[in-house]
Amino acid sequence: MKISNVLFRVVILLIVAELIVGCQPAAPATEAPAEPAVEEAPAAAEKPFGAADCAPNCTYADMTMCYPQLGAESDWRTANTASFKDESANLGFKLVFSDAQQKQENQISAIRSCIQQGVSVIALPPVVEDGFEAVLTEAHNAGIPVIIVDRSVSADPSLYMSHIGSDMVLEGERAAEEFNKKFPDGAAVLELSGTTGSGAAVGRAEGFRNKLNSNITILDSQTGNFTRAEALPVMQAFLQKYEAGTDFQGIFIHNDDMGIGAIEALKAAGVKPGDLFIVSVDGTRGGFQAMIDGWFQADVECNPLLGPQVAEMALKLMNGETIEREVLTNETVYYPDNAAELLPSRQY
Ligand code: GZL
Repeated sequence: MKISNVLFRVVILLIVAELIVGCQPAAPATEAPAEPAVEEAPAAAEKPFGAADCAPNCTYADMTMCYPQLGAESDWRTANTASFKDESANLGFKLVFSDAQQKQENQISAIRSCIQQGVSVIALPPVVEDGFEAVLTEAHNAGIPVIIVDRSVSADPSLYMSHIGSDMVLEGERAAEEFNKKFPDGAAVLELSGTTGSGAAVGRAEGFRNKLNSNITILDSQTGNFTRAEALPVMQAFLQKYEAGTDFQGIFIHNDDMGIGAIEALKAAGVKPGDLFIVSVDGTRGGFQAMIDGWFQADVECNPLLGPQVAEMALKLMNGETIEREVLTNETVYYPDNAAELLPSRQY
């Protein structure tokens, strides 16, 4: 075989071999050893909102509670304040207390100051229902849990952890039932309402109208802002306008303090205890005395002594525990027949 033939065959073989090798998948490049995957540390378990660093072993000594009290307008409010201050002393938690003198702007400023201080919890007794959305959002964004105390707010419920207080609508309904029992054949009544826009006044007025029989008419309604001083001129004006006993036979008064102010005006106008059917709310010592003296024919209980329950709820939140969204206080109606017997044991 000529050399040229041999060479030609060798070249062909080399070309074919190349083609075969070239079609083979490339030998895997020797991969650098994979970096060991970084172990993601398990995400820290998400702490419940409001849980403190000391959770789940917080004690009252770890707690700073902000209580931006709405005012000092009534005996009920005085007892409510005392309930928180006494509990702070009894249990040993720090209480950041302020008196807003019934002004919402003062309450909002006090809440902002508490947020700055980094308190453990804010317990808010709102003077009115509306207008707290922004500051409650600020507290939420600061991670500070809020408990709404006593009156209600219209703010989004996601902005607070719980509400504890009275069922104000039920209180109004209970008052209406007293008038229905007294005046089965109908009557006309006046209403002395609480602070305009407050959950207490709104609820009581709503409940009163829910249950009042249709043959009992509300002749007029004015606010006395839950105070004796402001109720006196309102009652005087009513007595200028309407004849007691003739034009109206009863009065629904949203709290005992306004009732005591109204009694001063009634006395000055020559009205006697028992001439009118008066139903009040709160059940304070002043209200019990007004029943003993024959001025009030019923007093719907509204309990201000909320400090112990709120303190317990606040500590649970600090420890990451859940609490009830709504806590309503159990209440009753008091009457003159045993008012003298009960008065000595009244706590407020
Ligand atoms: C009711 C409370 C009211 C009382 C008044 O829960 O907010 O405010 O009835 C007080 O005496 O001023």
